[in-house]
Amino acid sequence: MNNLTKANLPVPAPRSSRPEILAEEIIERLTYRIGKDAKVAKPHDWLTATILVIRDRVIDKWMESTRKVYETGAKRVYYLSLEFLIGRLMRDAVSNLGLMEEITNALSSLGVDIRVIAGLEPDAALGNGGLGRLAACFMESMATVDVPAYGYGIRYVHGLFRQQMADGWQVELPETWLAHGNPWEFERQESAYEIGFGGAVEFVSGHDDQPRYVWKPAERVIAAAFDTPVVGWRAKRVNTLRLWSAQPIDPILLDAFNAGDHIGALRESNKAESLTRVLYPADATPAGQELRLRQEFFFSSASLQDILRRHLQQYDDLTNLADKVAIQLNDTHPAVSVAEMMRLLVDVHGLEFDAAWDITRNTFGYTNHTLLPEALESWPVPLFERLLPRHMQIIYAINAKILVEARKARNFSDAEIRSISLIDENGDRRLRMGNLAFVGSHSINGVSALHTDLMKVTVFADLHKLYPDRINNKTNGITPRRWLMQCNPGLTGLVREAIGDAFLDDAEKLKPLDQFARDSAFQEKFAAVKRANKVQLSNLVASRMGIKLDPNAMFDIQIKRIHEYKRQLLNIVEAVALYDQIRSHPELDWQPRVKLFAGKAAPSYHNAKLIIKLINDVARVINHDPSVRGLLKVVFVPNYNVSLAEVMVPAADLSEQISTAGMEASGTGNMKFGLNGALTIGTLDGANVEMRDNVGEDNIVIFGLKADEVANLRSDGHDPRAVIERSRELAQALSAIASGVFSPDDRTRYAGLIDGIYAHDWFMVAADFDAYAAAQRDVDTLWANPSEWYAKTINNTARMGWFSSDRTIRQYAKEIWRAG
Ligand code: HBZ
Repeated sequence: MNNLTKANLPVPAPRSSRPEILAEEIIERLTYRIGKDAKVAKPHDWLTATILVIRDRVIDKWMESTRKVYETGAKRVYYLSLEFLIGRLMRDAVSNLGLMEEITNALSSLGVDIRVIAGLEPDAALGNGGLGRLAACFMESMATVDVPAYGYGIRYVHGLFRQQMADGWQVELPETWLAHGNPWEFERQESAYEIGFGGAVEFVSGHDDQPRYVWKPAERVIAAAFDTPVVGWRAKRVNTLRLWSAQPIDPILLDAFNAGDHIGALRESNKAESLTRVLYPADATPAGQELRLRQEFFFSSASLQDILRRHLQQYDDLTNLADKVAIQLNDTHPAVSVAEMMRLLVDVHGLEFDAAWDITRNTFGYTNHTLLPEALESWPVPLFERLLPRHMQIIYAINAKILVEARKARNFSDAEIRSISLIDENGDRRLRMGNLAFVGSHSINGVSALHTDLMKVTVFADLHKLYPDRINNKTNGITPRRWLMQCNPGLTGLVREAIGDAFLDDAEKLKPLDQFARDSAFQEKFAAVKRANKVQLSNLVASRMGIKLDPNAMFDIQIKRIHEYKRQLLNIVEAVALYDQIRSHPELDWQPRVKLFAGKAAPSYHNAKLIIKLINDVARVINHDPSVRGLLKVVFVPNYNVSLAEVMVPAADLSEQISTAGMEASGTGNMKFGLNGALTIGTLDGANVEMRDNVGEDNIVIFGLKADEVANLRSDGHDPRAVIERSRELAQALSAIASGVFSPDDRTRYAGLIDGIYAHDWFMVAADFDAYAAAQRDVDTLWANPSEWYAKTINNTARMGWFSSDRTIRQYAKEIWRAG
């Protein structure tokens, strides 16, 4: 063998995409990687072998992408997120590689149905809801628009809990996505970092006049990297999702074990591993546990150490960090990164504090996803100080700098100073992570135009006064690959037939479809695709729940986390009112409807869980009442996840986006439904506002109070009781629910829930009820006129292209990251 230097090492030839070769390779993987004879292989073995073959095709592109960034010195973007709600990866990868037909044929030549094995892939549910799903869409779009990017997060052993129904109540079961291994990922033992907790800070005199400190943590764990390649559309680029797993420094204390303490010998090891064992199932309710803060620091520190190592290896200089690196904080969960970056730059790499601060601020951007006060993260100062003593010192130093600037340069009042301080001094002292993320970033963005405007006058009003150029808007988006092409092949095919393929590469090129909105032949085909998707969902509901749905009825769908501000309660109260109406006016021309719900409630969120039970209780009564004559059905589909959304979204006629105005930062489900040809009924909240602007006000049904009206009503006094007394329909529906008509086994079950509406109606269920019910009757009228209905829904598909996450990512890249 001749001598191989690094420079002339052979590079493998790119892998073939011929079905015969693919089939051969699948058998090869089955035999040599899984150790199974094809004759006895189980469907799961076929899935793993197929993924391994697909993964090879991804690797070729992956290495090319990585090499290119080293060669060109391009800026790298790092997206730090405690959540990535990716769902299944196989169909995404195959479709983005353009190998769908080839893989399907290869498998079928082996007697394997791709749909069967694809359905076995577990959903990677490393997230709660919109925020995590946005991170997943962004990963795909960053690869698609050729931004060199890494996602950093946690490799939870247990993702979001599995939801089961027990007598209509939500029950949480552990989720085990890794049970059959994860063929997509690569473990990188060489990329491991030590992460410290607790201990003390020691003063060491520096060579210059700047005092130097070192942190001596009391505990340490190892963060080990697991990489998953993320393929962009047409495989232009492949980026990396790097998830950290916690491992003990000493897997076992042998001395203790040999001395007979078998459990004690593993205690430290268990403690380390428990750090990344479960995802916190909190959405909008802050998880106050110490473990959550440990998770946040763990993944922030590992990511920053990794970023600095990579940068130093290439440039051997940290002063150019902000030119070569952009770090985006997905909400405040990674906000401790601001302090950790300062510690690494100052204590470990010896930079001066002020220089380090400039670099930090120029490197970070922060995305805010909520205005809900209860969801704004803050940590008790004593807890933070005990776990991260050096970071606490650094935060005090940053705070002093900011407050002096505000007081001296800007003449801020005491009240303004109190509100921008990193420490909340009202009651127990708490560290405000939103303020830390804000002052440590050069860009702070909201996720819809309305949300960004509200940020400037609510949570960050005073910080905005101090730094008026920092807040900007980046309206959310969704990837049209997963949320149109993959989940709705019928519609994709129909659109291609009508307007050609340009929209596959640029979703805004869906526009020409507008010209078919009133074309009756096209309308018929559009309706047929929708019906086929409804049949598919009906089959799923029949097989999972034993409930039969009529695909000719209007499918009215609300799927999202269960939360009072999202107002599933308004929807179900309206269903009860409609039920009354159908029974008392059987002579009227009611339009048959199926109201479908799905979503998970945070396990500790009492009212959210009660709302799930109420939906199920109402469903049981309505679905079994013969006097309804099939005109109304209510179904709660259990265990909502990305894969279920991929079936429900394309099957929707009506999309419910009915949050209390001012409370939903953006919403992204709203965009998925619109793109797939559903009509939206919604409030002027979040991105619904921009959807109305894009699709036109005739193509969306808007109702209810606006954000400023909600705010005024709350501050000037809202009298829900008077409102309820004026609305017969509402009063009757509420009294039926409160008096136990739907809960004969426990007549007081819903008394408290309904009392809340009478007493304060914080979420404006009563205030918006009449407008909502009237809007629903307008929807019925439209439904009764199919040519009007389909004209509007075709317009929706045609005009939703702007909500592609490719557009969003291009804006981030240009205006925040200056990359790509
Ligand atoms: O982020 C959501 C917003 O509610 C939604 O309006 C927006 O479209 C979406 C993407 O920008 N926020 C979340 O999903 N938030 C969480 O899931 C969450 C998770 C853990 C927390 C707090 C919030 O501690």
